[in-house]
Amino acid sequence: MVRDLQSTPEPDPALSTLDRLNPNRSSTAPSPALGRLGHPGNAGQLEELYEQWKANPTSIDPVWRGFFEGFELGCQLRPPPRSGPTAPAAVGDVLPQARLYNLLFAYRALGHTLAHLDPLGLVPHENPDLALSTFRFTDADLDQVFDSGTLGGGGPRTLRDILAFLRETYCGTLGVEFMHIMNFAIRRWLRDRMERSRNQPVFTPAQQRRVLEKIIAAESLERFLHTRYVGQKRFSLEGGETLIAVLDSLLEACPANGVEEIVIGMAHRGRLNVLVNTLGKSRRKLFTEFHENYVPETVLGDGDVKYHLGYENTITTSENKKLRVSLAPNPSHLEAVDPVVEGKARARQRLREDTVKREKVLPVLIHGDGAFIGQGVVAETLNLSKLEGYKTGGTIHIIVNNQIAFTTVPVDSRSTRYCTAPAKSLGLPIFHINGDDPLSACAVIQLALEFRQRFHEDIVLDIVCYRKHGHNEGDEPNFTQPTLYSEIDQHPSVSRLLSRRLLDAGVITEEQIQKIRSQLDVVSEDALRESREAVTKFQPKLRPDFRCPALLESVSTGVPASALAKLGRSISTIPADFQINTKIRKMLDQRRAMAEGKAPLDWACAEHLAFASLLTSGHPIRLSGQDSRRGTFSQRHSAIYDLRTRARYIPLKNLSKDQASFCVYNSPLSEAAVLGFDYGYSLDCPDMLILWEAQFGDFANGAQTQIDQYIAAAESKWGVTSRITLLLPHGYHGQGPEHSSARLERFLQLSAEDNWVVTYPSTPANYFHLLRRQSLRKTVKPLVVMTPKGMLRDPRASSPVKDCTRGCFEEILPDPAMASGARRVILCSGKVYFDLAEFREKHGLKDAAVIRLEQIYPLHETKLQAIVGKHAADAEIVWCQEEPRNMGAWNHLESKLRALFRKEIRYAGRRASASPATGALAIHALEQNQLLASAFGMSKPPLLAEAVVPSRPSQTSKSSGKPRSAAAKNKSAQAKLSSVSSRKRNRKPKRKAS
Ligand SMILES: Cc1ncc(C[n+]2csc(CCOP(=O)(O)OP(=O)(O)O)c2C)c(N)n1
Ligand SMILES: [Mg+2]
Repeated sequence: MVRDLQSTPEPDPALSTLDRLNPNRSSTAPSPALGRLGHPGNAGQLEELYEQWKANPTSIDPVWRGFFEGFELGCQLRPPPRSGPTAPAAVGDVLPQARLYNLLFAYRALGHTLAHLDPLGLVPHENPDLALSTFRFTDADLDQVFDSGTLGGGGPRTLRDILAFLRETYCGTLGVEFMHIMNFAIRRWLRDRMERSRNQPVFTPAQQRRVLEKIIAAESLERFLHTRYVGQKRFSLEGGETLIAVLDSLLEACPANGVEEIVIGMAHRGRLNVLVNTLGKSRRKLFTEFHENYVPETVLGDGDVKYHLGYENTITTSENKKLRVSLAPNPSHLEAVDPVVEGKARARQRLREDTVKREKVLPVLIHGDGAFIGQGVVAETLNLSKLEGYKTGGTIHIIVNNQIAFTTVPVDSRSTRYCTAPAKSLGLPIFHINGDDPLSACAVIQLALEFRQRFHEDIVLDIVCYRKHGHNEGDEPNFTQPTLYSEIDQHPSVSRLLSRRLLDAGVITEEQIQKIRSQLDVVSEDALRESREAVTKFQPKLRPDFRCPALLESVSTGVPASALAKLGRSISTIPADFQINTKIRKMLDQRRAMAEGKAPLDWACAEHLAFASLLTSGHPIRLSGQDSRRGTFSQRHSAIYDLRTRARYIPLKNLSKDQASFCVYNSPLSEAAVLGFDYGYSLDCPDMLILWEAQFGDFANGAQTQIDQYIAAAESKWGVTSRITLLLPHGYHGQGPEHSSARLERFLQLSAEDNWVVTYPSTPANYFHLLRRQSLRKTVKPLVVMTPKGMLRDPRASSPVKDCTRGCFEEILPDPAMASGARRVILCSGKVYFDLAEFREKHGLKDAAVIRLEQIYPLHETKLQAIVGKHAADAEIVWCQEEPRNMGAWNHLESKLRALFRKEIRYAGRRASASPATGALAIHALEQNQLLASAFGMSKPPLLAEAVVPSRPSQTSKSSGKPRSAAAKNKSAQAKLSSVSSRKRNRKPKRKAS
């Protein structure tokens, strides 16, 4: 809580600032721009205008701009008085007051550089720019009276008082960066709040004792663990115990501020302490986890170390109010949890129907100093904070800034003065607090909460502290930081310093402090005894492979034709007063025809129908990704725009009154944060189909941490499941190395224990069924889909609408042209099927069947066996893929297929390659021709002119959307090819002479 000096500022003295600045003003008519401010009582406004001009000269009226420019110039030109009285003559009457405003501005902007932030006192806190002389004042001016503008309510004050006021407010153990904020209302609010209280905490004695209790509790837990579990990693909070008091103050203040729930994300440092002292996890449970025989009880998979585990609880505040608090599990990867927590918080807001103000659920992220400035995902996550599809009403960031990262000190880890620099680019308020002053820190967190609830923006608290031990407890800090650690060793603990302060103030007695300590010791000893009894029951044994047979059960996902036709009408109907692009109108008409069975379905229409059918049966959907509203390939057009106004209409939001919600967002240009966010969202909204779409599949590796650490492994590590669905455009169309591969092999390498489903559907109808299955089936698992690019408009890959009216997702598709009796069975996935089928037809190859694995993991072995079993028993089995040999599904499938069919499987595809694809379309065509021929056992590929040249996807539908004619494609590829082949011939390496 912060002391209120006065709620309404005192009126300014009769003489306005402008009058003081320009004594002759009344004789000239004020400029209209100057008019309003030129009246008595507006000194504060003038000063604000001056601040605004300093921050951004072009943001104010040109008349005022000219005025301040002249004014500054005057300040600079006037030489400082050499000696004698300070009272300036004539023009000098103007300048001291102006310089005083300059000083006010400078202290508010840079006072933090003088603040005593480092408990160890090793970081210098001085700034010559704030010396009196900078403002052309001397000690002799100290008793001169000035108008103090808006300072703490304003009024006349001596320079001495003004300086004392500013130093107390901005240069104590709290340093505030807020003058970079461009929103003046926010800046003014913060300034007034801070100046009214002079940033001094005011707590009742009982509240002060509570702060001390929390600090002692934090310290006592660490010390207990230190002596009972010697050398075990716990990532001690010692030196930063203020965090626990700060979190307690925050939780205490939540109910009165309308917060019902907090979602916390944090890394290793102090996590065990937060679990026990903030979330109320029992010490017994924690101590049990320290035991060497401990085996996690709840997790079916491999479990995780104790300092990564999540927890949730409903806590009761001192005023008997309930608050739900959760700590998200997180991997070792620093800051990866940030977007996940934001997504979870947004999901919780949805569940609490708090989607307008977002005041009931508060995300709190606790960071390390090294990670906050170093990890890019921090900046990506901060950038989500105000975006329509990703905002959470403001996050409170707390940095446990122990001024070191493992062995690396700030001078090596950042190019900025503060580790909080990324937050500055978003214009967030930043409070730097000396960690040895927990009372101030607790006052600031309350201010932060009030700020967040009022302005719905992020805010940052940087608790500057130190790290008592090494990075972990087995780590010797003296190897690399001998001088720092000799200071730390001598430094009194936070609890000692606060005890002294409260004892001196008569707020607590020595006996009371002893009682707090001994009670905590008893609690810990009891818990330790209980935990020892519990662990004797553990019998570690190797666990069996975890399987989920339900993943291979079929789910009926057909939708009656009449319903599809009706949905088709809904998704193609636009309000009568909407004027839309004619090509879009045509596309909508085509969709209607497709849904009515008058034209074959394409991918985008199948997707729309799948979405529409789910929404109208009460299943909500969220789709986010770069340009996902329109679709990277201009295929989706989920939002339609009015030509005159750009008013947006989303047909899928307008299907029926009682439909479930459909949310579709263009994401910012980030993979890690956006996928992390959508994944986090999916954890708390398991009934919602949440899709994240990569612009091109290969960009998903920008979010590799989220994929490896969370999506693939979270169920095994933490027992949490998700329905997150990844749409990854994939397919070889000769577009070069960067846009061909979604790195299918990576997903397959991560596949085990039925952790997720990896698919590469080849028809719109099967995609339709897949999306519906993912939403409808009870088993909650992530889904990875290789989605089409070129096939989006490829008539070869269209489906009759009747294929959507019955059945289910087919994991394996038999060859429609050759169901049995083939002497060669070519297995493949996705797009290459169409190239194979066309090649076969063109060359009259009769004896080969092409079977599609639409779901590669988990492989439906019985279905595959049954389908392959219809062909000759001695049939050659070939795996054909477009991807290089070291990529695609080959490495994952080879041993499985060999074991399944008890024979060698022949590979037909590109050779192993460092890069996913060639950069030349012509080479691509050559390679494709070769791999198709090889699949059919042709020793020599046919001439390319006779081969099937694969189509290239168009990224936008500037063209009519029709594929180029095969002849035209052949012609251009052949032309390129001949020039490439001649170049290649010329490049042939000469044989070395022997
Ligand atoms: C992405 C990532 N890179 C490296 C590490 C290894 N690592 C663990 S903690 C740590 C230092 C973190 O420093 P800081 O953020 O200041 O937190 P502190 O440990 O000081 O609390 C490092 C480098 C990691 N966990 N994650
Ligand atoms: Mg650190």
